[in-house]
Amino acid sequence: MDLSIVQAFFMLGFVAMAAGTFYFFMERGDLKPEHRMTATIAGVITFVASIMYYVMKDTVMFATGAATTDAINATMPFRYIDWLITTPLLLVEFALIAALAGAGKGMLTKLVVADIVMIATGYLGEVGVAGSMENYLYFIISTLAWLYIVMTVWGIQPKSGSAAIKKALGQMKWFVVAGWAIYPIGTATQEFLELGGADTAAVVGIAAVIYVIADVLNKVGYGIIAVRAVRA
Ligand code: RET
Repeated sequence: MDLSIVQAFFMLGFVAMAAGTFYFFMERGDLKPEHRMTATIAGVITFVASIMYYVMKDTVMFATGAATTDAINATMPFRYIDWLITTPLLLVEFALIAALAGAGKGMLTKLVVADIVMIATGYLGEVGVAGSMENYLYFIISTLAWLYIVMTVWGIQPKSGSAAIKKALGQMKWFVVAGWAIYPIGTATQEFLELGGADTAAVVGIAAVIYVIADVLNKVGYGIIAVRAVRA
């Protein structure tokens, strides 16, 4: 795989996140005061991601001027810094919309704790010795925390609120369940293919591109749904 495409995707990630930030803060002023926090959270999420993508787009071409497998792997800590901050905020955004639908009271703290466990153990598994016992243990804990989030979010049912809020809640559930699943499935597939002796450059490159697309959908697309729903 020509890895220069990966550089282009990181640049795209930066521009999409920056554009999303601009959009959310512009929209914010048009919302009723009690709904502005939805746009603020969405904007903070994409702002953090835009900074991380700005760094990552340079990291991928570190040293040689062209993206290499090592350089793409070097973006990993930035990804996790991004996730550590933005995934709890995505859940806050979910809870704000759920609250408008009269649902999910008291779930946010548990979701955020599970989320931090998921990201922290995911990172430990990622930086540890490949194929070691501890690594599998970390990934198992991370996956259990993720399954807890998926099951909790999927179980949320709207009780009140406008049709627009109910629709948005249903769509946001799909983002958290299916959109977030891209990451563990991607990580597991990558591991599997590399252990099976696949071309590392191709696997790492394709995974990086998939993560950029997933990040943009899960942050910008998801934020647009939430902001449009409170606007309606
Ligand atoms: C890891 C490690 C393997 C096990 C699991 C993981 C889950 C990652 C998730 C990431 C979500 C990221 C989002 C980014 C938004 O832009 C860490 C890959 C379960 C769910 C939503």
